[in-house]
Amino acid sequence: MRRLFKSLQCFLCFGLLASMLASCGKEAAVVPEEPEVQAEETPKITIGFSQLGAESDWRSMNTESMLSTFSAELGYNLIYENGQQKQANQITAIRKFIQQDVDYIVLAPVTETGWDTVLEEAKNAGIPVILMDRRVDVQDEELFTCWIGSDFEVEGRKACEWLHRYAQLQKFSEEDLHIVNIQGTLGATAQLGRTRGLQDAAKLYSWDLLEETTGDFTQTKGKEVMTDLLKKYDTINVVYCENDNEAFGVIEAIEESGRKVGCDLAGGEILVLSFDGVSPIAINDCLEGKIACIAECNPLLGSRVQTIIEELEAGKTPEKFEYVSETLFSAVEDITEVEVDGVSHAVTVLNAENVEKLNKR
Ligand code: GZL
Repeated sequence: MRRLFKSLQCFLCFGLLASMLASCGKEAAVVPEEPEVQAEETPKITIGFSQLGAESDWRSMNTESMLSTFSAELGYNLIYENGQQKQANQITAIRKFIQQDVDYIVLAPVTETGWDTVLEEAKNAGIPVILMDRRVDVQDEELFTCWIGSDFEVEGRKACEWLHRYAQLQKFSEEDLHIVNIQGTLGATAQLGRTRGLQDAAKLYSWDLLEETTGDFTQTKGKEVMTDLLKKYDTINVVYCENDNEAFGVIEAIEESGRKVGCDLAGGEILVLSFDGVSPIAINDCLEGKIACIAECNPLLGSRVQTIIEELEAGKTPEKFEYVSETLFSAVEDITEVEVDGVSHAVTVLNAENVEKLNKR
C-alpha cells in the first residue's frame, strides 16, 4: 500500500513539472517522448529485518525461516541485520532501514523496553513495524502495526503443570521439589513469561524455589551458572531451563559434578525441564529422559510474517496480536495432556518413530 503511494507520488511530480514548464510562456516545453514502455517487473517489496542475535538454535531457525521466506526469487528484497544481542545495534539498524526508506520493518526485539523513540521515528517515516517473537513495552501501541509469537507464560505454566502431574504420579511430595531457574535474557518477553509461570506454580504447589539466575539463553552461561549453583546447594532436584541451549550446559555441569540427570526423583536424579524443542539434540535428550519435558516454542514465523505483509499490501488490517500454537514434548507415557486455565494442552509423547519425523522437520 505504502509502495503504491510512493509510485503515485513520482508520477504526480513528473506531471506537475511537465505542466509547470508548459505553462511558463515559453514554447510549450517539449515533453520527452515516453520511453518505449518496457514490461516492468513488479517492484520488489523491501523489508528491513532487525534480528536480535544468534544466541540459540531457536534463533538460528527463526532467522532461517525469515531468509527463506523473503528470498529474491520470491520477489523480495530483504535487508537482514544481526543485533548481536545488543539493543543499540538494533536501534542503529532500524535507523538505517528508515534512511533506506524500506517498505516494512520486521523487529525481533532483544528486550521489551527502550523502543519508543526509534519506533516513533519509523512511524513518522510512514514505515509499518511488524514485531516478531518477543514484544515491546511502549507507551503507545500504535507505534507498531502488529506482533506474532508465542504465549510464553502459558508455555511456563504448561511445563509446570507437567511437573505437578509427574510428582503426583511418582507419589513424590511437592514440598520436596527443590528448584533452580536458569532464566533467559533478563527483560526478554520469553524470560518474563516463563519465569512468571514458574513463580506462580511454585506458590500454588508449595515448591521450594531455591534461586533464579540468568543463563542468557546460551549453553556456555547455562553451564557456568549451574556449576556455581551445584556448589551452593546440595538439595537441587529440579532445574527449570528457559531454553534448550541452557539445558545442554546444565546437563554438562550436572554430569561433571558426579550427579545424574533423569526422571528418577526418588533415586536422587536431577529432573531437567526446558523450552524450544527445535534441535534434534534436545528432542533426543527428551526421548532418553535427560530432559524430562520440553515446552515447544515455534521458531517458524517467516510464513506468518509474509501473510501479514500480504494483508497490509492488500489494504487489510492484520490481528494486532497473533499467537502460534505449540505442544509439550516428553517421553513419559502416562501424561498425555495438561490443563492451564481450563484449557487442555496435548503432550506429544515421544517414541523412536515420531522422533525420527520430528528431527526431519
Ligand atoms: C522465544 C525466544 C527465545 C527462545 C530462545 O520465542 O525469544 O529466545 O526460547 C531464544 O532459545 O534465544
